[in-house]
Amino acid sequence: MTRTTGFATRAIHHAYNPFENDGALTPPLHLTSTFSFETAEAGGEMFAGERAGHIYSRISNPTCDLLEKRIAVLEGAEAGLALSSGMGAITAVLWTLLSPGDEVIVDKTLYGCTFAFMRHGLAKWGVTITHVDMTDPANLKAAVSEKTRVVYFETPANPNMRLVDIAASSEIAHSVGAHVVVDNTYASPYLTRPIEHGADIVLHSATKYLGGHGDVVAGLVVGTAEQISEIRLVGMKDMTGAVMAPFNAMLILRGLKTLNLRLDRHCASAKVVADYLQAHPAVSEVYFPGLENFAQHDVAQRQMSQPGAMIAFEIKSGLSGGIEFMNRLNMIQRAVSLGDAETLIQHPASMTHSTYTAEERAEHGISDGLIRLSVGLEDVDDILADLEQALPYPARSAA
Ligand code: 4LM
Repeated sequence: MTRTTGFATRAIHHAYNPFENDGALTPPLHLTSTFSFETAEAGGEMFAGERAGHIYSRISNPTCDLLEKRIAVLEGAEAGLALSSGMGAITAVLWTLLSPGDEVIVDKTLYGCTFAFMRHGLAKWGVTITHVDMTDPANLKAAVSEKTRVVYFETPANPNMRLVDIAASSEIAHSVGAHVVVDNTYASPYLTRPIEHGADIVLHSATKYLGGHGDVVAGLVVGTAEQISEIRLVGMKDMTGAVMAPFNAMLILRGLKTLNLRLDRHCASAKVVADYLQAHPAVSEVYFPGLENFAQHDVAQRQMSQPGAMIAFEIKSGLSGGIEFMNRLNMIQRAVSLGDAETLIQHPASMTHSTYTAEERAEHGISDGLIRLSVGLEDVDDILADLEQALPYPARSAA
């Protein structure tokens, strides 16, 4: 009987044999821009796609190749592709799939630069961008048509933690022949594997949990071998040139080895922090899929093995109170990005989502008072202590 290995074992061992590499336990870092052809004919055959092998590192590189195999197996996909950043991944996928006249239906809430790419980038090239509130699949059903080429969403969505039911949305998209593209950055394949729920293409800002140490900017995409080959040769090689550096691939390979351990700790601490914030008299709203009163708790239970470690919340003293609170923090770092060892806090309206106008933020459910916390790997008591000394106590002093 063949045994299927577990998530952590695949993240550590998949597709690498030390004895094909002089016994080196750690995969070699292939710092080379180009590759020698044994003969001129062999080179020509590689260019014609008739012979396997590396040609030039803007197309493929052995260190990136190993990372591509690892992310594919962790997501349950046929193939993977390593790119220079999350935005490199998003743009390479969409430039490949879309042509002028096509429609892309996107969720109402998106990371700020993804929103900007759709609104200010793609729209200029004759692609119709339709925003739909995908928290209810009925809205997607009412919007799709045969013009819809791509259905695109994040789940959980950055920054307000809204979820999209991947299975229900994929069924609706497929009924009109559209591709389903999911940004799985917030969850990572350890918590959610969208392909198992019917999605076609999954992408990541690997800058976040996959790298996990805040020392690299990188992106990854997975899908079928045919889709990935097209995205590699069109979106990555020719249209964006957004190729991952081999050194960065090595850092992500290292990060993946501890992804499950880090996320277990991130998630456990985030639940403690979310409970604390919810009980705090200065806090008016907490958005975290692990809370029983979270509006989409059922969707979280269906498609996330744990609720993640991103929390969005609002405090009663509004925007100015939120800014004062953030400035009083000592250990927690005021920084954008997420998924690092350090707990990070930021204000979406003035930072990550300032690419939306004030009207667009109001329309898309990103309130000015929203604060975003990426719960890190420090001792949770120290995270709580820093929040405690920084939060105001309006209700308690009034009591
Ligand atoms: C941030 N985010 O939120 P690169 N997809 C999602 C993201 O959150 C991001 C990207 C793609 C933040 C960066 C400053 C859901 C980024 C883009 O930054 O290009 O790797 O990923 O704080």
